Amino acid sequence: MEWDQVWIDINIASMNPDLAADYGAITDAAMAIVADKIVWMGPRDQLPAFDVLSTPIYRGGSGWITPGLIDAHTHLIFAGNRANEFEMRLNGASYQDIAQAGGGILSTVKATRAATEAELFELGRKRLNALAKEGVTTVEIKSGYGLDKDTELKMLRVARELGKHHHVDVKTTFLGAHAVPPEYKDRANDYVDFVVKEMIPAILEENLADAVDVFCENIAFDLPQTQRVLTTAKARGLDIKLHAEQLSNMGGSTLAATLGAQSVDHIEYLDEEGVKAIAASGTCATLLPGAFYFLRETQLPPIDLLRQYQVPMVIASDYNPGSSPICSTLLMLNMSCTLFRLTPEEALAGVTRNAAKALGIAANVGVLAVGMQADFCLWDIQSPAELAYSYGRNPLVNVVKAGKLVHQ
Ligand code: DI6
Ligand code: FE
Repeated sequence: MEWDQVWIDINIASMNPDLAADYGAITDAAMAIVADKIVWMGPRDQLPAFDVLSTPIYRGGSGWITPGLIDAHTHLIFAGNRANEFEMRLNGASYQDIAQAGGGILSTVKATRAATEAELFELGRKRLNALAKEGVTTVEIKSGYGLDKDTELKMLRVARELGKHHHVDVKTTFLGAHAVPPEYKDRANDYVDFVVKEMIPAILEENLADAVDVFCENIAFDLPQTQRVLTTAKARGLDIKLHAEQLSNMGGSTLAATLGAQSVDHIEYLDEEGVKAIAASGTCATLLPGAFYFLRETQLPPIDLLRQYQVPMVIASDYNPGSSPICSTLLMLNMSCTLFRLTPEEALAGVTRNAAKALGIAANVGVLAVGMQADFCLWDIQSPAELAYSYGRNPLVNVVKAGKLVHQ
């Protein structure tokens, strides 16, 4: 056998549902890589003979290998922060006071408009590094803090550039319909018009987005407005997803399912009818425990119904300065178990196999199997449940991205 690298002294949580064991586990395993692909994996005692003198051999110290983590929902490009609002609220200010002081999402819009591409790149790079240090190898990044053509394009360009200059793969999502900008106050329909007729064509021209998202909510865009943006995106060949049912049940998830969305995200207020709709369309349910925690939400997403209808559950950080200022995918594993009562195996599937599905990249990444891209993490843990169980002692040892050792 001619291999580029062989891993031994490992256990593998493959997350491959075709393997019967929990986590698709293979204990006392071995794995062989050629170029960027896994070419052999299985029990070590079945490892075929290979040239031990010319092949680099990596020993995993009996740790666990998982697929590289995928954070399928972030807003990690923004300028400024909202610590002052956090502090104001804890000192008794209301949201209204804060809004009147120019706060909320529009304060981030102001800061992001004022930032240069280079400044946004540097801010984004640091945040991406923080995620990568916890084993993230693929991330989705949304625009949505520009709300004008130049700044939305600027954010997406920065996201694309980050993907080119970092080992973490970046999928980009245009979220121009995140909030109604001040220039269009009380004219949401006119803004949607602008998104559909001016922004989406400009984004397509530069190939800046892989998908389009909308914040469908009573404080943002209603159902007909959401439908306009998503159908336009779909017709132009872009993938679609939706911030839906975060604060109320608007029926956004059913609409998104009908249009073939990859995922509906947040969904605390999703009901059984909505769960049936997304199950029928193969749409993933993205759960965002960081926002649930930070907003001190009490309405739980319908986890039992999602299980009952076998909807793939995704876990993501939603990292953003307003509702989830928590730049950690590993902490989301813990929170999805403690707050949403997911099992550690469901949580891990949510940042691997199901996250890959939600980004349309499941043919390549998200599970470890022969023929898949060699994106994986080696962790100093004794069982895969430890990734969700404990937080703060980062157990990451190595990361291999597309066959290359990028972290040790
Ligand atoms: N839902 C959220 O929780 C964030 N965006 C969204 O659509 C909030 C974004 C922010 O407050 O900056
Ligand atoms: Fe979000």
